[in-house]
Amino acid sequence: MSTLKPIVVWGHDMGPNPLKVHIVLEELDIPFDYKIISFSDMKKEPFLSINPNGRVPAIEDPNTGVTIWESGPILEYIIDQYDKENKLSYDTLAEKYQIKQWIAFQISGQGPYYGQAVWFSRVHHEKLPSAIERYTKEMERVRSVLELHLSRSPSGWLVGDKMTVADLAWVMWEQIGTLILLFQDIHLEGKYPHYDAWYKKLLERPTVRKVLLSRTKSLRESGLAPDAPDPF
Ligand SMILES: N[C@@H](CCC(=O)N[C@@H](CS)C(=O)NCC(=O)O)C(=O)O
Repeated sequence: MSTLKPIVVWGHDMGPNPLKVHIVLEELDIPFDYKIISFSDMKKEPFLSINPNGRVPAIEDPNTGVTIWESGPILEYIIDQYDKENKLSYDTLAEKYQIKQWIAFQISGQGPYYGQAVWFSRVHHEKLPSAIERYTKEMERVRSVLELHLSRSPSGWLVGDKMTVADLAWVMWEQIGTLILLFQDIHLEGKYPHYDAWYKKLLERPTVRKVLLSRTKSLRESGLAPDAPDPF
């Protein structure tokens, strides 16, 4: 991997979506240059020429000339291009598509709903209990889906018999979901035991620990969540 030129990752120090990309690149030991861009600069040129949607992550890979935005396809690109030994993936038909399935559920069923839970419980100018309730319930529903699947998985991972990119794609937003529940005094520990065991294993990964510790520091220092508890 050392002959590779660093992949440029446009990201943020607090937003969970670019941090998933950070974790996966670290797991695969791929060189990268993590560039933090402010929310306001994402909405202007030159960044809009990289991602017209004005959001992060986006990557520019000098090794191939490819630019991509949206975290799910970025993870799939990194795996296809750089995980030739299948450290975080499989090349068998079923597992390959099951990984895509869990990434698709993560970016459509976890990220947006958990994001709205954060928005309505922490950011929105008006307190709207029905909106908070709707997204909190959805967070719990997603957790129950994970529990059902993991209770039937002999390895305790989402796909096959090892941790893959599919598991890593979930951890950032799960950590945020747990915080949002805690802020509302909702404690689900023990209710979803297979989920708890899976989440604990993910939190033990050195790459995940590193990214979460640095994110918690940024959250506290930025004033966005001065009350953010330790992630472990
Ligand atoms: N579906 C996108 C979501 C990207 C996204 O919303 N990223 C956040 C950071 S975690 C962002 O750029 N927010 C800026 C904004 O909302 O203006 C993905 O998975 O990459």
